[in-house]
Amino acid sequence: SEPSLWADRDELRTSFTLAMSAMYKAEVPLYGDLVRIVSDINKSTLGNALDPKVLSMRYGDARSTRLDIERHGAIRLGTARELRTIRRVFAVIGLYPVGYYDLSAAGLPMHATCFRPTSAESLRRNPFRVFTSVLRPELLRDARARDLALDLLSRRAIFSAELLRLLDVSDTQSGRLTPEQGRRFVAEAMKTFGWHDTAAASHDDYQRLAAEHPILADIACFQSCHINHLTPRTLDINAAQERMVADGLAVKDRIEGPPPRACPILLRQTSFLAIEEPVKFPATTGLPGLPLVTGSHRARFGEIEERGAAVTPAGRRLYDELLDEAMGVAAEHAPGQLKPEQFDQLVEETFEKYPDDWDELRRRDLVYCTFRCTGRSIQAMTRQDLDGRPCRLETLIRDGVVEAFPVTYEDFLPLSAAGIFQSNLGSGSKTKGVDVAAAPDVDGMEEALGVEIHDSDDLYRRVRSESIAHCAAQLGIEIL
Ligand code: OOG
Ligand code: NI
Repeated sequence: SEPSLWADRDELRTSFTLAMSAMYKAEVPLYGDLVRIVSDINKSTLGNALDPKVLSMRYGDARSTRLDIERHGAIRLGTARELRTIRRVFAVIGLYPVGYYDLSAAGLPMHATCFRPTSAESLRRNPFRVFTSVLRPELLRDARARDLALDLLSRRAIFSAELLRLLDVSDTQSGRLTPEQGRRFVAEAMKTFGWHDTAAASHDDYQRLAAEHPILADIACFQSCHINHLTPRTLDINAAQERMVADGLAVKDRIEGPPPRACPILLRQTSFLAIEEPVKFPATTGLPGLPLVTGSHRARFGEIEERGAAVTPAGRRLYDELLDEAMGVAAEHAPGQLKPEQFDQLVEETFEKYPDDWDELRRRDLVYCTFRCTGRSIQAMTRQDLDGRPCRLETLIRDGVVEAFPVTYEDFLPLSAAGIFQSNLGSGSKTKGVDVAAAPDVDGMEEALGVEIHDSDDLYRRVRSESIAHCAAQLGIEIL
């Protein structure tokens, strides 16, 4: 085949990830410490003489090169227009919207999606993803704060003219860029996600919005949608949390997500709290130029995560039920009475009802798996029994002809995300100005995006069925 004129999307994503990582390390030196801690812990976890089969069941593809580069970040956008353009920016590097996260129930006037690769091959090459939330102004009860935020947002331009030009160029090239255009694209995109220490709003306006809801000040008062964290993936989050505490980092008081398990599922996350950074505010909004007022802002924080298996809708229902149950029991205590360790203990006890054995999780269809032929051939007896009829997958697994591996969870958890948000917005962050009973608005988000949001279950199911089809072809049988 002809050598391609176009830059490979996955490689472009890797250049983008590396540029983002270098920028964030320069802007937030604590991030460098975090990456070092996680990489030490991952090395020793992988080095501990565990059975290789146990390793790949627990950590999936983690031993491939993907682990070294694996990060997720988060941004907060203000308007539908910004979201539309971000969608175009991310498409160039192979990231597409997957899943809808309603954050209003947690007191945030926002909803979110995750931009991530959708194919197994792209995920293997670089699973970089961005949790992208957008303001829902209609959830703000205070009309003056809402109008102020919308006015500030209507004035700002978070994309450079050159970045917008390159997006148009890519549209005329079927969504592709040449390697040279790709280099310029990555450099221009960094301006959108970088930190600008001069605010776009006056200190008064900033304080007005912060008093209504701290998230509003962060979303509406700056010139960029600064990346607010980059999260490396750790193979042992409890060990990493201990190290963060020992190193004197201001860590969140508990790890979000499921309790520690022999068979990890979904996602466990913790963070160190946002750092306070100096900011220069123009004396009057819209009138940049001297004099400037100095103040400060907390926006950027550190986060780490441990990823386990993706769960099926049944597995997710059980997870949500048990978490609800634990929270129900916790709610019987007076506020603040239950210490974080006691809550963790309660969650652990409740989750004893969640099977913790890979075979059982698979047989009860609680986790997604992919399947591989082991090289062992089908027993003569089984083949005879089959007599041309389809063979049950479980029979092939029992006979050691096919092996099952849990699929890594590639998405986020709304409650965990809310916990991370809240811990970084400072204690007592307000929910009173937000309509917490609002309905989710998937249609509104899709309209803003200009494309449909992928359903993560469809993507996991596709990976599973492709692997079954592959085994069937290799064995020359039909698999049920
Ligand atoms: C996003 C918080 C959510 C996660 O990993 O769930 C998040 C934010 O604070 O903007 O990053
Ligand atoms: Ni995060």
